[in-house]
Amino acid sequence: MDNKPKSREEIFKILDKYQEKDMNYSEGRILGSMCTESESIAQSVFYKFINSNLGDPGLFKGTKIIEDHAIKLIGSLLSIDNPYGHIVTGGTEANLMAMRAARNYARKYKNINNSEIIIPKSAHFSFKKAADIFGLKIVEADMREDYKIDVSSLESKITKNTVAIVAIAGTTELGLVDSIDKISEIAKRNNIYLHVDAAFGGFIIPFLKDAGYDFPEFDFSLEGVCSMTIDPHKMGLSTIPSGCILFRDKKYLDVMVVESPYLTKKKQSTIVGTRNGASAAATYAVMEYMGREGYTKFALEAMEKTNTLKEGLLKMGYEIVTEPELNIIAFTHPNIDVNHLAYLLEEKNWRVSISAYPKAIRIVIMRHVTLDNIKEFLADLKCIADNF
Ligand code: 0PR
Repeated sequence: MDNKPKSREEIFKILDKYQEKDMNYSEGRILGSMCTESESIAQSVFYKFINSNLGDPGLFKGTKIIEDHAIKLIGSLLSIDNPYGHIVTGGTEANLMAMRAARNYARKYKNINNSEIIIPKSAHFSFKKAADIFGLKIVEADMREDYKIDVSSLESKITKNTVAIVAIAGTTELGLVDSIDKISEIAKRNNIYLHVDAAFGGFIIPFLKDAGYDFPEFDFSLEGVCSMTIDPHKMGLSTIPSGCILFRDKKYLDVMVVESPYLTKKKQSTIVGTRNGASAAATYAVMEYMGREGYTKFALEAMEKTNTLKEGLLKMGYEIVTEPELNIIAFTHPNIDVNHLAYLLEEKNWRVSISAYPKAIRIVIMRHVTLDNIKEFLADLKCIADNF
């Protein structure tokens, strides 16, 4: 660090130069991201609460009330009137909290010390982090041919050490929703904690249901569901970093409690200490601003765009991995290697991602991807296929 302070202008000039290298969502070329440009109200509110620290909520009583409101609003999307939980940094932290709660609960009430979690191959890699941090053994659930958990063999994976089953509502790679209703029955019957990762799906499935789409129950309406991850910074249009963990019962927060004697609140269940209140305020604001109506419109537009992409792909001889259930689509070309196809698309300035299971080009149709972008993308795909 220099001894002499720099001026604001100088600093902004330096930063602008770096920021120019970043991509902008508004260019519509980012096709593999679950994040998007947040609503402008969320951005303004985030800045307004930039200094509030929910790690010491007695100092920020108003922000704490806002977090509680946000938790209740999110609960109302997931069929629970009085959820317990927190606005956190994202799906990873939410999943970490869920796995910590499940482990601690089983340790305290079932005397399980060699904890195992049953997770599908489709689960986000954050569960591997959780397993590493909390010393959990991962047991993989069998998968059906349609890339969902094979419910029929799930019970055979349960052992005396199983502390949690994880199911996904909106898988990272394909956007698929597991048969959570049946999984919930199994969890209930065997008295095992069930966590649903709806980081992506949580802010779209309820609205598609409102609009008449057919999805099986996936949330707290199912008795077996103990916790859910749902991310406002994905389909919720809130600012990064905004995730959310909801628990059915306070007892799951209680098993994570650590004494925090010198703070205004003497107990803490969150993983982090100092934590931002801005995300909670921004999330509350954007939810009030959008209303169910706004999110439903947004969800339907996303599905319409996904359908346009799907039809276009099929017309040109591309193959889709599976019928999209949400606004994520994965595809391949019968004659072009997936990595090569991604490379050719990158040369045309598209940023796609490659799914691992199965290997395919994976597109997430977030709000910044317009119909015009999709038409242009399809034209480039046609050009690639015609010239191959
Ligand atoms: N659970 C699910 C189902 C997810 O898809 C993700 C992230 C997480 C949990 C973890 O969430 P956080 O990243 O908020 O901790 N899924 C995306 C992914 O890994 C995240 C992402 C977002 C990736 C934007 C790229 C990107 O540009 O693919």
